[in-house]
Amino acid sequence: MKRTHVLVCLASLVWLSFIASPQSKELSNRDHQLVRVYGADVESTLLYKQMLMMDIDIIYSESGVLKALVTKEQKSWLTENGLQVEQLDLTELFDPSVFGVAGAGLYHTYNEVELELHQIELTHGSIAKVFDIGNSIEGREIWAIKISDNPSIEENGEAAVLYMGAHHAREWISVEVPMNLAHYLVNSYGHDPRITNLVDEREVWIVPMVNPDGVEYSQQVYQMWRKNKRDNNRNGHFDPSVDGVDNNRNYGYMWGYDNEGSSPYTWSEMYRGAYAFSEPENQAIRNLVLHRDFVFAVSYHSYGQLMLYPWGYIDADTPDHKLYTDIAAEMARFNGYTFGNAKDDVIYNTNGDADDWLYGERGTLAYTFELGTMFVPPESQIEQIWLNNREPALYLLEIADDPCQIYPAINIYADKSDYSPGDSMEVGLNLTNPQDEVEVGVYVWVDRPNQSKYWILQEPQITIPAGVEYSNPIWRTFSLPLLPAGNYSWHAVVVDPATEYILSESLYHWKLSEP
Ligand code: 0X9
Ligand code: CA
Ligand code: ZN
Repeated sequence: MKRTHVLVCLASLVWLSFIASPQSKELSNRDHQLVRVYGADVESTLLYKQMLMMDIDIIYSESGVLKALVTKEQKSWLTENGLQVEQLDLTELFDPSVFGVAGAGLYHTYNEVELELHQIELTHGSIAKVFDIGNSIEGREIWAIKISDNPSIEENGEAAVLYMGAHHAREWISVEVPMNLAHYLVNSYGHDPRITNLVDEREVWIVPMVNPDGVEYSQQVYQMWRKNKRDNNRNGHFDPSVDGVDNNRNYGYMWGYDNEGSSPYTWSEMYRGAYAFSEPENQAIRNLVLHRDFVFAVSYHSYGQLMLYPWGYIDADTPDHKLYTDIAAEMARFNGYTFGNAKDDVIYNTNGDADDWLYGERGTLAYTFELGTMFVPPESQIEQIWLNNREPALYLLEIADDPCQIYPAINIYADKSDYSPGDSMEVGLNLTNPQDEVEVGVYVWVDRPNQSKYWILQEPQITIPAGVEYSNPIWRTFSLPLLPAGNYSWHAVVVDPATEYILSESLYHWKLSEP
């Protein structure tokens, strides 16, 4: 999955004048063709950059083959530059049978989202409440549903998780997973003890359609539309060749960092908007997010079968990279998706996207899921895509009270907290490992006031079998070394052997009295 746009050259301005011709109002899928592009150098930096400069909508790139949405003019340009261009059918990306159909078939229209969320609230009022979190450019309410016990109250003890769909208009499947999640949670409540517990103990926020105007436009007029409906040139009518802001480039963390991860040009598919948070859809999410502490967020997109995470704006890992990656690996057990960030080359760079802002501004562990293998898969695939992604969504809810619980946990404790010289001490150390067999470092020491650590155990590399719980103390009795009176503590940590990243830490304070 790969799609990028940077528009900087004059050549593109030339052919833009055609798209902007009077007929462009009627721009429809017929004007773009899906092609596969081959050629020895197709991924060479120069050619690739030139394609971006031509505003060629590259939607996929892997080992010397590109898939792109192109106009006739762009297609000839590719051929003229010595590339082989194979015509593909647009139905590889969009199931045509639901396009232009009233109700969009099994896909949700904006009205259906609105209606269903309110029905859920009506039938499950004790655990579901609908919120209007703001209005789109065209004035549609952006709906959120909160699912939790006591949904009218913010229960601070309950970890909050956010699920969002349809930042991008044409990615219809991205609405279906969050809608299914909402239905699944309320319908399982009171029947499935696991879900009952999750709903009671967490605050689940679902915004199934962040960009309702765009989705409506994609469902009725222009199926491959991506952006929102901003009238960029303020001429009073919407023109898809120059209007619209990419809602996934308008967030305020490192917004507009460079012109590759987003575009300053209004006509680009990745136009970032006039300023950070210029778009009401992004303002609505900002307002929701700034008033809560989301532990996790998932922004659903399509397509590519990927799970992505920050940073997007540069090729670098976040300080939480290990945690991000290990949680993604757990989720991949359920959906089989590839995971990583821009540095891993799993995805191109993006600036102003939801993940970077959620993480950079709020510390939320934010993932982007690229669902399925098409923007609008055949209706028959909706159920399976939901089922593949149900467990990953629930897994995040499950660990949201403490994401580090995925790691082996260490706990150290003693029989008393007050000792006299010559006493012996009963010390317990227990280790639990909820996951697969893992290699860790285990260190235990005593912290002494104004002195160096008093080492008890230094094991840089031990293997803990899967699911193990060492509940019996590793030492039962320990004779106090000769120490001056004062305050001490046991300190135990489990670390990742490669990075020394602390996976779990435990402290036990105790005191040694004067003789
Ligand atoms: O480009 C995007 O906004 C997303 N892909 S899509 O094809 N659905 O448009 C990817 C966003 C990636 N985010 C990060 N790299 N953080
Ligand atoms: Ca306009
Ligand atoms: Zn998208």
